[in-house]
Amino acid sequence: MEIPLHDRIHLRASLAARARTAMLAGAIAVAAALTQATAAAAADVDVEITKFAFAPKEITVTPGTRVAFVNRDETPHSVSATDKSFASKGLDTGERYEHVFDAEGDYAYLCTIHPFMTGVVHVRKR
Ligand SMILES: [Cu+2]
Repeated sequence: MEIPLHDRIHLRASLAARARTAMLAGAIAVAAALTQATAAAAADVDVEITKFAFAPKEITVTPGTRVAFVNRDETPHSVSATDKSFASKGLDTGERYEHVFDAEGDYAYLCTIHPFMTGVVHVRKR
């Protein structure tokens, strides 16, 4: 049996509406998952300063991560970005310096007291 034209139009419209609802629900689920991932990824990360070196020397974090540099040596050290975007004072034994990396990029840094001590923080979205 042939479906009258106006019923076919109505059927097509209701199918489109159902597809839109499904897509919206999917988008909300994805947004919720992304929010959780961002919150989990923004946890603190520690870089130890030990034996005249940063350990780990190279880290990759997501935007918004707070990185703590902790001096475990008997000697004072500092943490200074080569692009001057951050800089600590001299850190004595046990002292820490924290910096939150908000923008994506590669942040090379060094100890200004011992410039052979270098490290890099890579900030990347997942
Ligand atoms: Cu140093």
